Formats: sequence, C-alpha cells, structure tokens
Amino acid sequence: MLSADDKKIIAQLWEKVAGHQDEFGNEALQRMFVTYPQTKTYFPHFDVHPGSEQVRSHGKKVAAALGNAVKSLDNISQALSELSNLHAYNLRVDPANFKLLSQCFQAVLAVHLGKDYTPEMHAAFDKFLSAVAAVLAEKYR
Ligand code: ZNH
Repeated sequence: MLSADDKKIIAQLWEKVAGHQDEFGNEALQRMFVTYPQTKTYFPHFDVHPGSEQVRSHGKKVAAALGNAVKSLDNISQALSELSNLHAYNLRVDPANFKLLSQCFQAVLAVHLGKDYTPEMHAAFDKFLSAVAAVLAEKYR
C-alpha cells in the first residue's frame, strides 16, 4: 500500500517532527476535542481543557505510537498489534474517529511546518495515517 517513495518521504517528514513529537500530539488532541466535540465522549475521565496535563500525557503516548509505526513501515500491523487489541476490545472507539484525529494531526503539521510540509509529504503521510487507522480498526467485529 505504501510505495518505496512514500516510505522515504514519511521517514523524512518524521525527522522534522522529532523534537516536537509530544507537543504535536498534544495539539492534535486539543484540536480534535474542539473541532469534533463528540470525540470527548471517549474521555469522560479526562480534563480536556487547554493546558490539561492528562491530554498532554495522552498526546505523548499517541505521538510515540505513531513514531513507532514510522520505524516499522513494512509492518505497521505488527508494530501496533497491542494497540489494535486495546482499541477493538477495550476502548471500542468508533473507527470513524481515527480519521478525525488524523486530520487534526495533519493540520498541526501544516501549522508548524508551513511550507516544509509539502503536498508530497501531505499525500504520503495521509496514506500512512490511513494505514495506521486500518490497523487500529482491523480487529473490530
Ligand atoms: Zn487511542 C489510548 C494511540 C486514535 C481513544 N491510544 C491510546 C494509547 C495510545 C493510543 C498509544 C495509550 C495506550 C496505553 O496506555 O497503553 N489512538 C492512538 C493512535 C490513534 C488513536 C495512534 C490514531 C492515529 N484513540 C484514537 C481516537 C480516539 C482514541 C480517534 C477517540 C476519539 N485512545 C482512546 C482512549 C484511550 C486511548 C479513550 C484510553 C485513554 C486513557 O488513558 O484512559
């Protein structure tokens, strides 16, 4: 699904993300909660206001999972296998929400990287996030 070129571009993009990973994860979540308020229903136990430590800490985990997947582009399914179990069997997040977080993460990249987030990167990273979402959704039944 990801071409050799896609993989190269995704790895290049992630080099730009490195160092801002936690911050980007946090901002993507904050943005998701504002843009798509229905996503907050999965986090009733969280303080979701701007500046929330819980959201910051969760953003760090989400970004780390994405970084982990970037390191395993040839086998994202294996790299995120535990997370896939968690989302399918425990959290039961409607998979439609994965696309919402993906969009928010891309908006964060565009805001921070500006012109450095090229259309080619956008295209490759969009495929990557779809692949991640597919893995997180693959065990639902
Ligand atoms: Zn999720 C959790 C990742 C999406 C909801 N996540 C989680 C974690 C991680 C993740 C890493 C942690 C785990 C542990 O701790 O072990 N996610 C992720 C990713 C993605 C996601 C990568 C995509 C891209 N999620 C999502 C969405 C939602 C969610 C969209 C909704 C809306 N998650 C969730 C929850 C949780 C999680 C609810 C749990 C939290 C707590 O802490 O409690």
